[in-house]
This record gives sequence, C-alpha cells and structure tokens, in this order.
Amino acid sequence: MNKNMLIDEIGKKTELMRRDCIEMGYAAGSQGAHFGPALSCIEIVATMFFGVMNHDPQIPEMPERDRFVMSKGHASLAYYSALIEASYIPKDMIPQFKGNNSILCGHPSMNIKYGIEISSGSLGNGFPVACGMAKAAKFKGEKHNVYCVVGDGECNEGIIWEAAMNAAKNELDNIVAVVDINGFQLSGKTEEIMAINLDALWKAAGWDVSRVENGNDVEQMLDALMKAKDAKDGKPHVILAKTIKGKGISYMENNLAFHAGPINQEQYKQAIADLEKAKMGGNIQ
Ligand SMILES: Cc1ncc(C[n+]2csc(CCOP(=O)(O)OP(=O)(O)O)c2C)c(N)n1
Repeated sequence: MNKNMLIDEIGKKTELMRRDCIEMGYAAGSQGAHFGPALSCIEIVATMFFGVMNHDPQIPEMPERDRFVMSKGHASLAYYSALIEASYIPKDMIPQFKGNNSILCGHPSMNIKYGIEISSGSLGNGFPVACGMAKAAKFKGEKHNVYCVVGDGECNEGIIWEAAMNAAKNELDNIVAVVDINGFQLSGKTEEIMAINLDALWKAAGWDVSRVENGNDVEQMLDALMKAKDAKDGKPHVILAKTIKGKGISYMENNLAFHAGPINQEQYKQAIADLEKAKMGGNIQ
C-alpha cells in the first residue's frame, strides 16, 4: 500500500474510533468517561495500530507482536476503540464499558485475548513496564518493538524519569514513546501545575527526541513513528506530539470540564453531529 492510501486508511480508522469513544462513554451513563484524554491521542494510537505496529488480531498472543502500553491508562477509550476497530474486541461489547464484570474497565485491565497487553491507570507506572518489556526483548534477543503513550502531565511523575534513564543506560532502541502534549492535566494547564522542559529532560535522560507539531495529523504522526521505529541507533526514542484535548468534539476541545465525566443526551447528539460534520470535511467550531 502506498503512503497516501495508508494515511487515508488510518484517517478512516480515526473517524470510527472517535465514534466508538463517544458510544462507549455515553453508555457508561452517570459514571461518565475520560473523553478529553482519549480524544487527544486518537491519531497517535490509530497510527501505531494501523500504520506501524506488527500485530495480528487473529493471534493476540503472537510472541513476535509489537507491544502497546497505554501508560496514561485513563485514556482507555482510545485504546479500546483501536482494539475494536482492529477486531480484537467485538463491537457489540461497546455498551459494556464500565459495566459489572465487563472486560472494558474504566482503566485497562490486562487481558491479552482481547489485546489488552497490560493494566495501567496509576500514572507513571505504565511507562516503566513498557521499558521493562523492551529490556526483556533485548535480553532474549527478540526483535519486536514496544510502543507507549504517555501524558504530558504524567511526565510530572518521578518514576517516568527513573525508567527513562534506565532505558537509555540499557540502550533500548526498541521502544518508542509518544508524549501526548494536550497541555492540560486533571485540574489545570500542565504549564501552570508544573512546567517542565520535556525536550531538555528527555535528552538529559539519554533519549533521542523528535517533535510533532500536530499530533492530531496522521501524516505527521506516521512520519515520526516510522523514523523512530527504524532508527536502531542504540537510543530509546520519544516523540513529543502537540495535540488538542477533546479533539474532534466542539464543546470538548480544550475544555477541562470534559477531562472526565458524563455527557447527557443533548451532548451525545451534538458529539455525533460534530463527527458527522467532520467526516464531510466541515469545521466543527
Ligand atoms: C498516580 C496517579 N495520580 C493521580 C491520578 C489521577 N489522574 C487521572 S488523569 C490525571 C491527569 C493526567 O494528565 P495527563 O497525563 O496530562 O493526561 P491527559 O488527561 O491530559 O491526557 C490525574 C492526575 C492517577 N490516575 N494516577
């Protein structure tokens, strides 16, 4: 498949994934969902699953599969929507999000059969697990890569840096992390809560750093991910991708009220209308 066709195909997946996110989150009723955090990283996750990673939904436990870790586990909707569109999780499970005994927990709960590689949700902890997976692969001489999505607020967690330094020390050039820089955390702007120089810190930890100006653009994400994946230069890779929290839903974009929480019927209808409009090439703002 040529590059333009691939970009087009991933773009179509992002449309389906956003719809799945809204359906799942709405189905959770008053329990609500982390809409904003999921919507910011749809293009990041879609490009990993449908453009870059080696995996086979028919054989979820395939030993040589690339591993995916959603370190910002509260963005489970984005993760599940990719697994749904890749056919790991049946579409009819959508209404079960956050239901009793459901495998679609609010935060990912390890379940390889459905493609859920590892549990996450306690911020900071998914990324070190991803580094551990990469380290294990190196020790065992296995050739697969590990892909990990980290939040910009999550980078305030100390354990991120301990793992990052260890990954560099072990020359783990089989891990690619993407920091989803949507500029917000749970209770405010990342810059106001704890401003850190991500570029300088990742470099100081020994990582190869690249930047994506628009992490909601599939082509930009694809270029950056392919480059990071192919650069076997003894260094782990991180892509700092600027995104929009709540991307794709007019009233959610850059609106902290939709970091987490329920949506009512009117908001649900507006969200679906926004997605339909975007599909037709319209502007939702
Ligand atoms: C260790 C830990 N502390 C606090 C929380 C609660 N929490 C959930 S999401 C969030 C903000 C995360 O911000 P960021 O990493 O920027 O991700 P975003 O929501 O912007 O995508 C916090 C503090 C948590 N899940 N884990």
